[in-house]
Amino acid sequence: MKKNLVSLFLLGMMVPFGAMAQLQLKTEVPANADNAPLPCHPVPHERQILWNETEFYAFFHYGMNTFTGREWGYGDEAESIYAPLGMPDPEQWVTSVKAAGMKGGIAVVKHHDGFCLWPTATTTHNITDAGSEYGRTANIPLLFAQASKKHNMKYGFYISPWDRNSAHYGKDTYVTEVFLRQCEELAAYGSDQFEMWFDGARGGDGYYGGEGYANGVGENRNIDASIYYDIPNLRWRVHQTAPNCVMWGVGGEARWIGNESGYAGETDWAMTDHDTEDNSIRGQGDINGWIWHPGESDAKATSGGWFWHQGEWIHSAERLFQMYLETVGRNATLILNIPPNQYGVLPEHSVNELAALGRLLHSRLAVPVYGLDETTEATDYAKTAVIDVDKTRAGGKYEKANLTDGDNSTYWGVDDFEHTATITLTWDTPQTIRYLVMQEPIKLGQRIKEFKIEYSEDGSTWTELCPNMQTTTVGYKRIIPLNGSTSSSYGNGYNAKKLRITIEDSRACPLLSNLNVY
Ligand code: FUL
Repeated sequence: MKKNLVSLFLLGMMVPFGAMAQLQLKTEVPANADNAPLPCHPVPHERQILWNETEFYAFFHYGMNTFTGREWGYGDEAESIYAPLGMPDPEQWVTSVKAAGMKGGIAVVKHHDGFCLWPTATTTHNITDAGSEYGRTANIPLLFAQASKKHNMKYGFYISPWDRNSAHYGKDTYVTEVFLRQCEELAAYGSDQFEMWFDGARGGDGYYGGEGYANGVGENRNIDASIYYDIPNLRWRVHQTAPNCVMWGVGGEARWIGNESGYAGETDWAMTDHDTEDNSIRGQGDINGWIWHPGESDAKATSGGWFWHQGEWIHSAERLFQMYLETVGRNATLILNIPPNQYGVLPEHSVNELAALGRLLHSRLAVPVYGLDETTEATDYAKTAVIDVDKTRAGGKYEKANLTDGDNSTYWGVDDFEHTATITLTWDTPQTIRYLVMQEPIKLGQRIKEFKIEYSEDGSTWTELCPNMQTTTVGYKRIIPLNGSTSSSYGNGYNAKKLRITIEDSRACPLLSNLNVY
């Protein structure tokens, strides 16, 4: 009897515990009525997704060097040397690059020489004592932010962490009293900034306020860039004001692509382990990387330097188009430098070539370009094709229609544990096609790692396209010139009755948010 009572008591205890455990389970594992796929980590921060969507934007190197002819000012230049010959016109910069299909820009407002293009409270080495009235009046970050907002363009600033003018450089006071405060001043020029740009900046030879300076030779001040700039606090402080501002380079939220010539690896993962010194990792990312660290390619649109120099010329629109294919088309972003001249404007030949680039992007890849309408826009043949997929994820939300609905938040996908899939596009009559564009919904991580493209002219015989290219990663965006060449990419195209994309391997079930064929 006693035994029975004990058993009854234990049973009574177990029931509520059992019920509790079940309740707990229910709250811990949220219902997944939509059968949404799990993210494949690492995944981007929301601000990195917004940044990636900017895709193609300008770099404007302008400042003291524009007037000395140098690329790296020493820091000993008198403020009066900065003497624009006309009123600097950032609105002209912004509208010119908008006509090239760009979605924003970054203005250099302090280069390594330390001269600030705004009336900063942190140093007297700024425009207040510039050598012309235009120079004293034009607050570049203010005008640039205003112009960008007016023309619906994204904007941000380049501020060199290395400062060859500041006597504080190399000491703690530089970081706390100069650099962080300058970044905060700049953040205050617009809470909607999309990127702040910091180069490698390890220090070196410089004027440093005249300490140890004799006969034009200064001191060497080197720092450990990985700890000196107090990046964790810098990031936090800038994000208080500008929450969507990605901190590039030493800021750790986007990585250098490893060259300044305008190309990324054909294989390009948006992940790395950390900021690496290895250029092949910079160019291709790392499939096993555990930090979301997407690539940005900084390239010069002109021959020669980053700053304006007499006689340097912008490359042809075709060459710039190639850079676009090799960066934006390979899961990186492209920040293309066009330097304003001593009048504070982009030279006319640059403006003309940028407009020609805009026309190429619009007519070949349907890039939206201000001022150009659908009459000159490339036709997206994915929209007129009958699309067949061999698999569709259960749940009713991952249908093939999401591939062509123009909405990047919807996607097609396959079931968990499936790593392959085939998408076939068929046209009533053959179409002349040249480019394939694919996008993954990166908020769920970068997944696809191998694919193959084939076409058929008669609908039954298949030929593989661009077998010479690494058809590996997709990521935020992949643009494949179907003839396998980025340099002579337009060509005659392929007369296709069918186009077949076979995803051959993926880190997790493959998903695609967008598909275009031009
Ligand atoms: C580099 C700088 O040293 C160059 O002068 C230029 O500004 C380039 C974009 O970044 O690190």
